[in-house]
Amino acid sequence: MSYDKSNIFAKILRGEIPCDRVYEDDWALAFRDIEPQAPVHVLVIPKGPYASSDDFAARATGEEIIGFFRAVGRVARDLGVVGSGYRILSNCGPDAHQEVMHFHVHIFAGKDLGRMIKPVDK
Ligand code: DGP
Repeated sequence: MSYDKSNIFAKILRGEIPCDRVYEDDWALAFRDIEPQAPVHVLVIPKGPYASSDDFAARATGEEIIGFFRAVGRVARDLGVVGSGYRILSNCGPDAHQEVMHFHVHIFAGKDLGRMIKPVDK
């Protein structure tokens, strides 16, 4: 999958579009989701050009991968949700309804989030 630099998160990274930033370091940027689906809903994105989780895993350097996942943990701690609990989720591709083609992890928290996904009819 090729990376399209015109996606909305690339624009946020370049400072062309504002965001409600909660954390930033050399490897990651975290900001509040514009359409929150939980009392706490934050997106964490790597700074490099990766379209999805599998693209990130295949092409990012070890340093980028470590830096990114350390940032995800740091954000959860900074948000104060580690004790009560939180969920991280990454949508990849059409069946998962990925809307923005820049790899991102959602952090959901702030209420009982229920089971992981709805059971499917067999
Ligand atoms: P998905 O690609 O399906 O994992 O979800 C993308 C999420 O990004 C969705 O929850 C809404 C959010 N989003 C889309 N555009 C913007 C934006 O311009 N700013 C912010 N903060 N969030 C956005």
